[in-house]
Amino acid sequence: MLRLFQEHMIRKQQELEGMWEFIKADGGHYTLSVPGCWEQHPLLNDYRGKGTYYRRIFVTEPCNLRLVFKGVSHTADVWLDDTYVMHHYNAYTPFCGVVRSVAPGEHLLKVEVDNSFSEQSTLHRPNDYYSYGGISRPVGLEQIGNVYIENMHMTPIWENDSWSAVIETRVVNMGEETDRFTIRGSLSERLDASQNEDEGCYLIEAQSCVLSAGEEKTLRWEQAFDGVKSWNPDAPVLYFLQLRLEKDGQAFDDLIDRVGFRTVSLMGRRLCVNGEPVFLKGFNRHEDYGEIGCAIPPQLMAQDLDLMQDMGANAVRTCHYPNDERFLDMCDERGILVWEENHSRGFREWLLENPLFEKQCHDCVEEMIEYHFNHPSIVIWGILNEYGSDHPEARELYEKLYSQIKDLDRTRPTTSATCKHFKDLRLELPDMVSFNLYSGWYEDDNVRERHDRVMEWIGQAGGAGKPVIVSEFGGGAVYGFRDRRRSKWSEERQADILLENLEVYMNDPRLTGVFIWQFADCRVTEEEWFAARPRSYNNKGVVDEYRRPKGACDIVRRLYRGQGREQRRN
Ligand code: ADA
Repeated sequence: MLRLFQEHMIRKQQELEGMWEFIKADGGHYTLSVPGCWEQHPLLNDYRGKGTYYRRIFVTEPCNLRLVFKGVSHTADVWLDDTYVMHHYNAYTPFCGVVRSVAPGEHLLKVEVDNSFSEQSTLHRPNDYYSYGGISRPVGLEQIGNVYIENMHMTPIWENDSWSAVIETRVVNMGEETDRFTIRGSLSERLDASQNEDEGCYLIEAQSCVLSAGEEKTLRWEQAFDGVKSWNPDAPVLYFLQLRLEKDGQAFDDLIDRVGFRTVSLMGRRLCVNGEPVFLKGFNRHEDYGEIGCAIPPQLMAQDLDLMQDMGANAVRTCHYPNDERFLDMCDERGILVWEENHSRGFREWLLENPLFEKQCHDCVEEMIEYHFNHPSIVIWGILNEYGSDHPEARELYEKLYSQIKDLDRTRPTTSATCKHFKDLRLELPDMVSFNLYSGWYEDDNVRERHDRVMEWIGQAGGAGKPVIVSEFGGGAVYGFRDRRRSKWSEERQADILLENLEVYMNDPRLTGVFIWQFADCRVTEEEWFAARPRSYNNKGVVDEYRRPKGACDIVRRLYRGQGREQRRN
């Protein structure tokens, strides 16, 4: 399953899910599942290096093939037969490439994958989560002609008590001739709605365009959608936006995405959806599941959301990278609010000197916004978790990435989680201030006192008047370790820490949200200080890596659901 809905009714699309051949760099042969992480195989469960995946595909008619990779961890080089198609770095963003004039018959798709740590990889490195290996997200195969729709972005606008939207779409002509085309389409709640305006289907105003040979063009127009329903966390109404490309009245290509009509704005210290303040009761969630790794199948993604919602959460932070689109699709459907962030965790001096870091961050932001723009659930773009915000030399990168985001999307607020309390030098740059605070765990201070001191400092350090989020807090517990003395790593100690922290933050009107660190335990690398983590896991999950609940779940459920006290809504 590439998405939770059909992306094309005209363009032929196929998912290449299944068992692929895999040859490890040393020559070992395996059969591995795609999507999947190679660590699932007993002989590869700590393999870091290269390997090549092979899959035979069959083409029935002459065509151009568009290959869509939703995520390969972490570096991919792709060939179709002897034709080199593309290179891509970063496990957590999609990429696509086109092979032209493919003849009918059998072809061999070959993907060389590398998950090594090296100076070439500034984002995937030893860390407090695990960089797995493999084709970890779905692969799609599409048949296209010489002219096709490459993307579309919809920006909803609420003005004079009604909805309109700006629609932008990029159309590509790979052919040798100049030609004239028309874009038409529809917006409807049900995909099978006849294109009839009486049945709740809005017709997209026809756009004509002339494309010369080899030209790519972005068309942009605004149109009214009177009477369309809003997307709200409590009533997350979604619409299918389908664009069709026509020539001489004949539609020959299309693209469907799901969109929602909502605005995101900041009002003083509040984050508002459709003008209504929301208080974010969130979890930080890594894409990691015991033995499965980062290639989490949809039924387990849904279970994660079920568990979080059962505890009363209404928000999730995709720490520390863009997430699988199917997870975002589920958030859209459930009205869960998402803070999505670029791939980056932690600071090392050498990152300041390695020019690849800036490039790899920049590419990640670009791909994240390009592919995830239409998700109504995403309400915050984040960057550079716990990067060197106290280093004067690091400031330029923050500035560049924030301005890159604003160039690509002016509609969502920005933030960055910092742990440099009392030292951070760039709180005035983001729209919202977010800080990670481990009172009761790394810091032995009184929770309320430290929180108050941090809040006071935020006001003096450039964050005055901005919405503030406690983006991480929590403590570690090894699942099943119960202890009357409530000692470190016991479920009791973790529950105490979460209770103490949540009681302070949930009752502080200065805050606009909290994100517990973290939803589930995740595997960490054994290099550097992460090796000291019990079980080589970050054990701060309120559920373990198999989603078995620790005692803290009851505390979170009580506080997030507001049982026994008034439920905090904004
Ligand atoms: C940091 C970091 C997380 C995790 C956490 C912890 O705040 O952002 O990725 O490492 O600390 O568990 O210590």
